[in-house]
Amino acid sequence: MDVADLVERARRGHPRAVARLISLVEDASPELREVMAALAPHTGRARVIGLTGSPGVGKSTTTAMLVRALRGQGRRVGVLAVDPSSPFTGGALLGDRVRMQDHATDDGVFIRSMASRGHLGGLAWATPQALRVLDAAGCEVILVETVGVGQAEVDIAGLADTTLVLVAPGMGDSIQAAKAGILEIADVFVVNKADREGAQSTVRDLRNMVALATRDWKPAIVPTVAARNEGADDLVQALDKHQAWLEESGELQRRRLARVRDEIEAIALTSLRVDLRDDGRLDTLADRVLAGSLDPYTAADELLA
Ligand SMILES: Nc1nc2c(ncn2[C@@H]2O[C@H](COP(=O)(O)OP(=O)(O)OP(=O)(O)O)[C@@H](O)[C@H]2O)c(=O)[nH]1
Ligand SMILES: [Mg+2]
Repeated sequence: MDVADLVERARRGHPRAVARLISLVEDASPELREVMAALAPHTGRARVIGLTGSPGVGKSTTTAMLVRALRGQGRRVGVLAVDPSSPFTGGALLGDRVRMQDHATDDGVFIRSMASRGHLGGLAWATPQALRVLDAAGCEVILVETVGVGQAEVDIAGLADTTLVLVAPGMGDSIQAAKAGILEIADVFVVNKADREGAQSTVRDLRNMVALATRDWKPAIVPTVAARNEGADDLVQALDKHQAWLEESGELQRRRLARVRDEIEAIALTSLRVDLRDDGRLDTLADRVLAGSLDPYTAADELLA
C-alpha cells in the first residue's frame, strides 16, 4: 500500500481514500503511524459536534437535518456514527444509512459508521483518529452520533467541541438528564419530537434546570421536529453561538488540549498493554504470585520495570 498516495487522495477529498483510511483506523492497522504522521499538518480545522441521547430520540434524523442545513451553507460535512456497545456495525446504524440516502451522491458529505471490533483500547482510541482523517479530508464540521447509554455521553463530551443532548417529550428524559449529570455536558439541549404532546413542559423543565446550573455557559434549549426538518435554523444558530463563546472564552483551546491529552494517553496505554501482554515474564510472575512467593504489586512493578 502506498500510504503517501492514499493520504494525498484523502486530503483532496476522494471518498474511497477517506473510507480506506477510516478502515485502517478501525482495524488498528500498523500503517496508522505513517498515516497519522502524514495527516498531522492538515488537522485542527474541523469543528466537532457530538450528538447523544436515548435510543430512538432522533439523533440520526437530527444529524440528517443538520447535514442538510450545513450543506445549504456550502460547508463540507463529515458524519461519524459510533456504536461503542456493538462489536460489529449494527442494525441501528444501517437504519442511519437509509436516512442518509439524500446525501449519498453529494461529495461534500462523508458518512461513516464505526463499531469497536473488539481491539484493545476500543473506540476511545479509534474515534479521535477517525476524526483526524475527516478533518484532514477538509470536513469543516464533523457530526458524531453516539448511542446514549451510560458512559457514552461522557465520552462524546470529551471528544466534541460542542455537545448536543437530545431529549424527547414524554420519555422522562429531562429527569434522567438531571440524574445522569447530563446537565454538565450539554452545550445545547435539543427537544426533538416537539410535535408531540408535552414538548412545552419538557422545555420548561430544562429551562428550570439550566437556570440552576453554575456553569459559565448556559446551555441553549432548542425545540425541533427533525422528521419534518423544523428547527434547523434555530439549531444552527445555537451551534454558532456556542462556537463563538468557545473561541472568545478560550474554552475551545482548553477542550481541544484535553482531547489530545486523552488521545495520547489512549495510544500509550494501548501500546503498553500490548507490550505487557506479550511479555513472557508475565506468566512467570503470575506463577509466583499464585504460589504466594510474590505479591501482585511487586509483580506489577517488576513487569513495568
Ligand atoms: N414524531 C416525530 N418523530 C420523529 C422525529 N424525529 C425523528 N422521529 C422518528 O423517531 C424514530 C427514531 O429516530 P432516529 O433518528 O433513528 O433516532 P436515533 O436517536 O438515531 O435512534 P438510535 O440510533 O437507534 O438510538 C424514527 O422513526 C424517526 O422517524 C420528530 O421530530 N417527531
Ligand atoms: Mg441513530
